[in-house]
This record gives sequence, C-alpha cells and structure tokens, in this order.
Amino acid sequence: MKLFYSGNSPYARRTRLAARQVANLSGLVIEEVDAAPLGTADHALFQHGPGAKVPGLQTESGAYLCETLVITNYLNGRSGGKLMPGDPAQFEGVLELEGIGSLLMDTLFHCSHEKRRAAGEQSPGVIAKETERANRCYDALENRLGGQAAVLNVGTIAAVASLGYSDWRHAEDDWRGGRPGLATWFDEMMKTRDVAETHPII
Ligand SMILES: N[C@@H](CCC(=O)N[C@@H](CS)C(=O)NCC(=O)O)C(=O)O
Repeated sequence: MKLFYSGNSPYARRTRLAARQVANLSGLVIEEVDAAPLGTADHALFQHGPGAKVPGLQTESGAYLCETLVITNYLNGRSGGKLMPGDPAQFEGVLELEGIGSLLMDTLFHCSHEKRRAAGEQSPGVIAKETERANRCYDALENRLGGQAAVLNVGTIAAVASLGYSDWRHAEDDWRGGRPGLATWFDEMMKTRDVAETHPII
C-alpha cells in the first residue's frame, strides 16, 4: 500500500499515525509517499482521482481512497480493529472523540485559510465564529483527555493531530491556557516516537 501525504498536513498526519500503528501491530506494509508540493495544475495525484489532496491511500489492488475518515476506517478494518479499544464499553466514547477531533481540525483548517486571505477579503465574522467553535472543542478535549493515559486509537490520533495543527497555525488560541489536563496528555503523547516524528515542522 502507498499512503500519499505532505509533511505539515494535519489530515495526512492522522492517516500516517494510523498507518504506522497498524504496521506496528499487524505487520501490514504501508509506504509513505511525500506528495508535496500540492496545488499544482498538473499534480501527479490527479492520476488517482478528482481531489488531488492528501491524504490518499492506494491499496494493493490499485483502489485509491481519499478522505481521512475513509482511510482511517479502512486501515482499522485491515488491522482487525486495532485502532479501536478492545473494551466494547469504550468503543462509542472513542468514536465521539474522533468526531470532536475531526470537527476541531475542520474548524482550524477553515479558520486558518480565512486568516491568510488578503486583509480586505477576510471575514471577521467567520473567524470569530470558528474561533469560538475551536474553543468549545478544546474544552471538550480537556474534559475527555485530561488525566488519561497516552494511547493511540482513532480518537486520540484525531485529537493530537488537531492540537499540533493549532500549535502551528493558531498559536494565539493558547489551547493549553486553563486546560492543564489536556496539556499534560499532549506532552505524554509527544513522547511516542511516531507522534513526535509527524509533528508539524514549526
Ligand atoms: N476533507 C479532506 C481534507 C484534506 C485536505 O484538505 N488536504 C489538504 C492538505 S492539509 C490538501 O491536500 N490540499 C491541497 C489542495 O487543496 O490542492 C480529508 O479529510 O482528508
């Protein structure tokens, strides 16, 4: 299998962490292919589908999967469910966490693009709305992850990648402020080799 990524993409980071965890636990071989720079009109990713975005996963049969949630779900299936907790009582909580992490990532990504528009084209209303949404997500993550152990599953992967992206693109959010449990959890996650290796280069 080949996983197409770019170094600082938070979406691709989620699938890279999922792929590495699956490879570590099940022995599947997944080659990471750096597809940067993105956004060119003749990019090689157009051979695989209409999006030309990362992440993208080419399977052994030649199928080409796009979208982070689709790829992560596929990798979890291929590993026999190793990206989900073994305890059924924790299953839905991890999906809730994955949803909040995904929501936060989309919110931060949208807001980051808005902030990088030319001054006259920015919408202060959109930035304020998305910043408030991000703050609610940070609070939800503090409630769920504060005091928790550093384990990798689809939920914690989405959370750690979103917070890492916030450090890079939205340092002014100061998500650690007033959220000491989440800050400690993040620091523990960063001690995991794959999490540290895939952190955005800031
Ligand atoms: N909804 C997609 C978002 C992926 C995405 O936006 N990727 C960005 C990089 S972070 C990209 O490939 N951008 C290239 C482009 O817009 O041409 C997912 O969940 O995978």
